[in-house]
Amino acid sequence: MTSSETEAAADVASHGEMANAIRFLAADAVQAAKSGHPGMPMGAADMATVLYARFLKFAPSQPHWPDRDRFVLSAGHGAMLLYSLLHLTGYEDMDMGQLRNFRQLGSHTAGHPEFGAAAGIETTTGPLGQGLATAVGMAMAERMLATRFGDALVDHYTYVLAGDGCLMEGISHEAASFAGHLGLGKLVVLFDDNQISIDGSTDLSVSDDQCARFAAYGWHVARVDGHDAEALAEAIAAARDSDRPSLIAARTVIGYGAPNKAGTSQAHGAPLGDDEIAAAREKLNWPYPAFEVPNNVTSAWRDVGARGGDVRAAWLERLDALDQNDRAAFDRAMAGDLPASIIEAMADYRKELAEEKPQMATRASSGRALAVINKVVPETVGGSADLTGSNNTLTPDLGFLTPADFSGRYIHYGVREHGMAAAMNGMALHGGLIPYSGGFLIFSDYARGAIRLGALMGVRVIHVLTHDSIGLGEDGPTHQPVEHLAALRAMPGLNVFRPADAMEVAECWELALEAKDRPSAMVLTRQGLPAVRLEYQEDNACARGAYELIAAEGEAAVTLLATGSEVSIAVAARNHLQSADIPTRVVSMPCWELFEEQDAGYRRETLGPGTLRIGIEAAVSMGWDRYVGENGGFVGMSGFGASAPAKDLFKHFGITAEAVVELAKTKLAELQDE
Ligand SMILES: Cc1ncc(C[n+]2csc(CCOP(=O)(O)OP(=O)(O)O)c2C)c(N)n1
Repeated sequence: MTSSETEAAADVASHGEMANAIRFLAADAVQAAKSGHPGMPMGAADMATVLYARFLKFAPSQPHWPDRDRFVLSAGHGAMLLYSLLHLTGYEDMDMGQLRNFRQLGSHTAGHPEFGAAAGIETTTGPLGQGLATAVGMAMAERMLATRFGDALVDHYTYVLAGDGCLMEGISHEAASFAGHLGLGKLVVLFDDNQISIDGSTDLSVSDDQCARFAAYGWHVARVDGHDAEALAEAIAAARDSDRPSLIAARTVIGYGAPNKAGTSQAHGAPLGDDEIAAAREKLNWPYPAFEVPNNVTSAWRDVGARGGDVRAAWLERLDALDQNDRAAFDRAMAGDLPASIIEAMADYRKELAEEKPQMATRASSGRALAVINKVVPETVGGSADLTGSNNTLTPDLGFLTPADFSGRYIHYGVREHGMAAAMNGMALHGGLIPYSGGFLIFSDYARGAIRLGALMGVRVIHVLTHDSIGLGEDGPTHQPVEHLAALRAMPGLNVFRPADAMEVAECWELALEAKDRPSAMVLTRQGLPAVRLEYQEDNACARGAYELIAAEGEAAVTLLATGSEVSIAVAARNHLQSADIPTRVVSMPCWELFEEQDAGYRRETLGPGTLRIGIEAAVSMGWDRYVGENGGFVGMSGFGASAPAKDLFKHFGITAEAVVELAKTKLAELQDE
């Protein structure tokens, strides 16, 4: 070696220096914010460095490149690990100012990595385990799209960094079990096996042999020293070669480098303190001030960030070589646009319904709408949590996704509502697919964590939730939702649809598909319902969330507001009231969220100013107060249901046209007396 070569070599940053840059950016940012989690980034810095520097396919200047590898930080409290990596590898919107402003209002560096706040964050992962489960959906999407478009365009890995907490959470079981079943060989989980959580050592609460557990799911597993870069690299290389999903249990020391706090829960979730950080600087030989990274380390990290450029250029060449149709299909799928043919297909279907006026359960008419949609939208991916026949989510053309064949578009998720909802989030985040899947409305509670993250992230997933009230009958109160509509409506960012008949179902499906940046819940009946929308109309009546279904004859005295199965009850009640010379109108309210987006004038007119308003819904009244007003009434549930045939239950709980008529008359008399 010449002397100038020796000098240059000395200047090349070592693995240890690159990892230390992460460690100190994390420790200093947490210290500056006076809150956060330094321990995990310091412990996992070696793993992250090996992964990014030697394996990850990515291009910071092209963060949305479809064929990039996905890196999901499931242990999202260690956000500074990700922010440091994004900064060091050169993501534009993660400058040093962002790191200095960790956890401050308006910064890109929220307490947990929030999706959309900065490029390079693949998913929000604050609730432990959620990232792992979401990543399973991403890995599924990769295989499905590779099958559709070919390995030349879609061929990437999904990496996850998960901690003890992620693996303790129940959702990790659903997700890992399903990934094992499907044989998702390009899913690689790095387990930050530091044996510490908040309360102290993990042996306070868990004795699982995680490797044996994952091996039992059918995963490839390996144990390594999480601070040995070469061992980590070998393990990751072997994981990539495996045709099974991989768990690499990397034994690490939380807060690595902090002389007094490393290896203890004190390093987990609080600033280390100035003295401890100074001592760590000594120990790890990092003499640089806070938020300063020496040039050789910065340039080594920038080289890592630049590495993907050529790979992406080669990918672009392959993309450009596609024939026009394939190219258009790929671009459209990735942009999340619907094919133009959907408009005519749905219009034809709605015309058919207007002719036919079918009496059917909304779960069944949802199945019919899906048959139309799935035929013209190749991106839809259906499924059910073991309730396919009940949810009506399967349509003839889909084919089944199996471990051996990812061309199928119907997924048997098994009895895994939470894992299913998270996997759908992952598919939607990955891009190129529009996932929907079925379960019972009552079990939306089981999936709520993932439904909420979908709403927070603004992803297009559609939850088909059937058996939506006491109308499901004999299965009884354990299966009869009463508070679930209110609970779902309470969630910001989720459109909750409760259509009244086949026509409304068709319209609500159109709206759910068109809502590119929000999830939808399609709340559907088990029991048959009469048609209430009898004419074809070109525009989508449900698009405004609520609309006058039937006007009053004469000046309206009463407005009946209802959703889903109770709209036909409202119609019957209205006919009784009209015959008794009480002019009454009916308003169907299939989607409160869309109604709230209308202008004040429309809302006011629709609700019927000056009329007595009665809400009708076979659920608790929570939320209805704002529509029926102080003098209004409500016909619905006030407690749990019961086990009996549906017809008997509606009578028993007083959700009938007669009860509505009686309430209207009583209320009108009261108002006259006032
Ligand atoms: C579902 C959920 N429950 C609780 C928390 C709060 N929490 C954040 S980190 C943590 C401990 C996690 O321990 P581990 O995964 O071992 O992380 P480490 O201590 O290694 O940083 C807990 C309970 C959470 N973020 N998500």
